[in-house]
Amino acid sequence: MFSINMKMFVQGISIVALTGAGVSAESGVPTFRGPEGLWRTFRPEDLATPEAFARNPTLVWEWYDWRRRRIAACQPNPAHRVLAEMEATLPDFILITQNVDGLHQAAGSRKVLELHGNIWRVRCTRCGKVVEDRRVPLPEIPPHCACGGLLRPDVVWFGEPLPTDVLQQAWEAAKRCRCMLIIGTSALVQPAASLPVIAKQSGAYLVEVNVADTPLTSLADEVLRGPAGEVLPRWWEARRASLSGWRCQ
Ligand code: BJW
Ligand code: ZN
Repeated sequence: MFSINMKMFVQGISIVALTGAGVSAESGVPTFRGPEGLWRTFRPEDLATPEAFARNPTLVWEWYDWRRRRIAACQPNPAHRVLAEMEATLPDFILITQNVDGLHQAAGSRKVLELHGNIWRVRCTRCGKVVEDRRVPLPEIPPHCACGGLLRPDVVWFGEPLPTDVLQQAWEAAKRCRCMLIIGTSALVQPAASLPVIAKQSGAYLVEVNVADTPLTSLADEVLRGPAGEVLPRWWEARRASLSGWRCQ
């Protein structure tokens, strides 16, 4: 049972949602781990590390171009939409995502901290310029910058640091929030998987939404077992009236 009481809201509650690939699964975006996950067919060390890109940028770009084409055909699902509604309704709501697909923004979310970058941006390995490029398929693989440098996807690969300012904001939100929704993540990838632990240590109420157990399940105060697009709208519907209308102090 949801046990955050009204006193907490009067004092000013902040809610943080941390999402992973599972939130986009019902939109048709493949997850990474799990029975039909990308890592069942592809090896992360061949495709999602800076070393893999240095070895074979064409192979890496072919994989990203294929994923971009798949994602371009996907629409936000009810879980994305309800998270956008939470942002519009709650005075202090932040969405932290590990996803690179941009579906939260497509659903209307604006306060989004992207921990692992965005597949619709490219970054020059020579001049560092970052630009949005939504062309599918890309006309040139691997693509190049106007400066002649090789472009890479503006995402975070294994062994690379997360964007400092984004991680800092996520860390602060985790420390200060009173409730964290952990949605569709296997919670295996660091440092993202530590954010709920930080929130819990700071006294937050944890709600996990997932079709399966994760290393965080035993830490959660409430576990919503099922597809995010079904269980999250129901959870929100039951709480919207009591959660909205309060202002943070
Ligand atoms: C549903 C559902 C439905 C399905 N409804 N639910 C400490 C300990 C050990 C290792 C490390 C450590 N610290 C760092 C590391 C190394 C590494 C790491 O964590 N490795 C572990 C895997 C062992 N971390 C890093 O390298 C990170 N960098 C870093 O720490 O840098 C430090 C540094 C500092 C200074 C200098 C240099 C370095 C970077 C991690 C980058 C991760 N990148 C990827 C690819 C992004 C780009 C791309 O998309 O191509 O990010 S990997 C992949 O995993 C992707 C995801 O964002 C991430 C997390 O996956 P996620 O979202 O959890 O998806 P799944 O598939 O795992 O889970 C889906 C879940 O949904 C499941 O639970 C399902 O049950 C559920 N589900 N359908 C609800 N309908
Ligand atoms: Zn350049």
